[in-house]
Amino acid sequence: MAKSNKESTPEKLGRMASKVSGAAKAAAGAASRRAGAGATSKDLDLEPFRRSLEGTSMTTDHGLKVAHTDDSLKAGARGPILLEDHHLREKITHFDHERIPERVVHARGSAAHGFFQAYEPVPECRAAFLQDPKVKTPVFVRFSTVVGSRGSADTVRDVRGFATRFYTTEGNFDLVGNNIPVFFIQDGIKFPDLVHAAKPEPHHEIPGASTAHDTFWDFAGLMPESTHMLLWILSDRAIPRSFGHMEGFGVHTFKLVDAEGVSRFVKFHWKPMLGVHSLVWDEAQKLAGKDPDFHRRELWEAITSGNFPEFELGLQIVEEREAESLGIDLLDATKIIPEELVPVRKVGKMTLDRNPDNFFAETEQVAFHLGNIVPGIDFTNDPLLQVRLFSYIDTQLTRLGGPNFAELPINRPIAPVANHQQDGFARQKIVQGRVNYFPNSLANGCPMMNPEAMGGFVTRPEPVSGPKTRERSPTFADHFSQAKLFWASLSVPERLHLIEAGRFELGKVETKAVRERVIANFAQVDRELAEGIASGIGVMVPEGGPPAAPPAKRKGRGPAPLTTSPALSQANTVMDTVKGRRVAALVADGYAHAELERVRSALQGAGARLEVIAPVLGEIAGAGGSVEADKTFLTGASVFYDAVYVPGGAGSIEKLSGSADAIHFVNEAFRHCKAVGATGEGLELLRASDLRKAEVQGLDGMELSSDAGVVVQGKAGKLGPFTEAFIAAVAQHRHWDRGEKSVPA
Ligand code: HDE
Repeated sequence: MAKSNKESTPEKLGRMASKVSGAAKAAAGAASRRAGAGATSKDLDLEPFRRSLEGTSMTTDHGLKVAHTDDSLKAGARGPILLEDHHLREKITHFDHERIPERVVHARGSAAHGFFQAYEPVPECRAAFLQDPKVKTPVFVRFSTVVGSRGSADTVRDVRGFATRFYTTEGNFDLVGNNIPVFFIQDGIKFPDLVHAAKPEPHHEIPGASTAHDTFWDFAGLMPESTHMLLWILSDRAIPRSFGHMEGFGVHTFKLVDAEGVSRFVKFHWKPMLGVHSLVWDEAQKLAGKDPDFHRRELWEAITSGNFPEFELGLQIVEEREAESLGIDLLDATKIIPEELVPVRKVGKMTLDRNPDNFFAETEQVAFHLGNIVPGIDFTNDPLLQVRLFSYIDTQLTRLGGPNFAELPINRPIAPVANHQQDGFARQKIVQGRVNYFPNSLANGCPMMNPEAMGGFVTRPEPVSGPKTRERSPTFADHFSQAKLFWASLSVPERLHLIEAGRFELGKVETKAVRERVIANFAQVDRELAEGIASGIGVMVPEGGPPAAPPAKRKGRGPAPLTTSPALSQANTVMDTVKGRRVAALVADGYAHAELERVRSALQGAGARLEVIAPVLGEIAGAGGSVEADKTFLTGASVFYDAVYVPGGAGSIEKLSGSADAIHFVNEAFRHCKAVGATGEGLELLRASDLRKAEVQGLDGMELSSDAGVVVQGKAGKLGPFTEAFIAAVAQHRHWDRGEKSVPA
């Protein structure tokens, strides 16, 4: 008998099974917590499907105990494999079919479980989950990029999908939105064209996950209706700092229906409690190489460390009779309703507090559908929305292999399901009885109809008339006034980022005529914008151009159009918290231990995390104590962090000042406008870096000094004022007012 045969005896299997790894134990523990205290109704619904392999012995899919899985069944030790080897065939066949088609868009995603709680009853919407503040409605949220395939990098420039499923007592409500409030096109019939143009070009499948190529901008330039969205996509919104730092939008106008049956228009918003913050483009590109899973990892670790991402649900409600006085066609998904015209009312909060157990079973198999609504919510005639109503079920038939995807654990509602759907691939339910039609008398008319008073969904009667026609409403013709509003509302640094992004994206476009056409559209928005981009990509801004269509007419006495909307600028977002932020501390042997620990505990107290970066892993000996390095200059990088801190200690600083890696770390953090802090001799490392080139004032000081996010205290000792100033600088997120361009990195 071969040696390996002897090793795989059932006894050995049994012994191995009893030695459960720490990771498996942790997973099993997490699973039982999910079914225990604090579990939502969806957690309990998922529990029967969860499997821990702890303490098990191996079987085939059919329950036969497996004695040996290391060698296939052969005719002699060196002979051919026998067809009879059913265990081999089952194992390989299953493996061969492990992959399913990835989503045609939004293929790359990461998800989390959580719950939603209303702040108070929402009288305009009869939906049960918006009535009782005591009720925790389970949610599952999947964030995604749009263009890249499943294995693409997280930090590419792209819209982010923000799809939320509420498992309500009345059925699933899916709010399948994005992190940008408008869309490229007005009618869903253009979606295949848009996606074909944006995805890698079909002849060579390049570029992987980026719109910076000819076909996208060719399409975009020929579709002036995309101009508003293009500005958002070139803005910092398209490179979020994390999923927890993004807004979410339902994009379309929906309807809310109250208990009396009165309907109103609504736009859905998610407002992140941490504010809306972004990466810088250079950082995003470096992250795509150094940690392509940056956002996925961040979401996972935020949840495991208890920094649960939280978002408030906001509603912009418009009385139907007042809609036309806004001068904005609410059926046009390339338009927002400025928050200054119709305030966003926050009606509840969502907390994401549990990671999925299994990526494939949950994040991959979740099948969102815009059509999943509950009584109290209804659709409008937005022609983009209407096409989506068809698409989302249709696409699952291919992706999830048949019509029974709603029976998958992650897709099952917590509300009871009863109907006459039957058969199809992978049917799970075993429905009893012979009656599979309605009406019936043989099953006493069951499942019976639910009148509205008993929770039945009833579409509100709405008069519809008109000739059959393929045409666009003239009220959709204004493609530029909201693009102007967006541009005018941005801060100076945001505008500079947008211009640079335009130079990057269009700079990759080889066809000059395509670049020119896009610039001609941008010239309709703002001359400074068009010239800023054009001057970097070798084209001229055309004089004049065709007159742009005016905004839709306002009927009645509506509010005057706005010239700016401060709510659109990230300069006006939350900047008073460091919750979940990561700070890198650069140390080598001889570092000042007390300084490091004081700063660490202050950061931790404020909800941030400090990680130690050193030349090598292992224990780093400091003056007065020692610390384990979390990462080295090889495995860590400034782009993983929100800020950098350099504690003193003459020995440490002498080593770091001679290290190009340490100097690069500081330079790069500075160039990406992050807070940089130093205490005691730590100041010397900043002096050895290129910060002087940016004329940072504090570098000569011995007392506390804070200049454009560089916070130093040359005299070590009492660090209270330093930690306070440093934490405030980190909370600012970025210090855009720096001369960062003079610092190489
Ligand atoms: Fe989607 N979209 N979409 N979309 N979409 C899909 O459904 C589609 C649109 C959005 O995390 C697909 O299950 C059409 C707007 C998100 O699983 C597909 C049109 C918005 C997700 C599809 C749109 C979105 C999708 C691909 C034009 C923002 C990911 C796989 C009429 C409001 C959900 C799938 C997840 C996914 C079709 C336009 C958001 C093919 C035809 C506008 C967040 O059905």
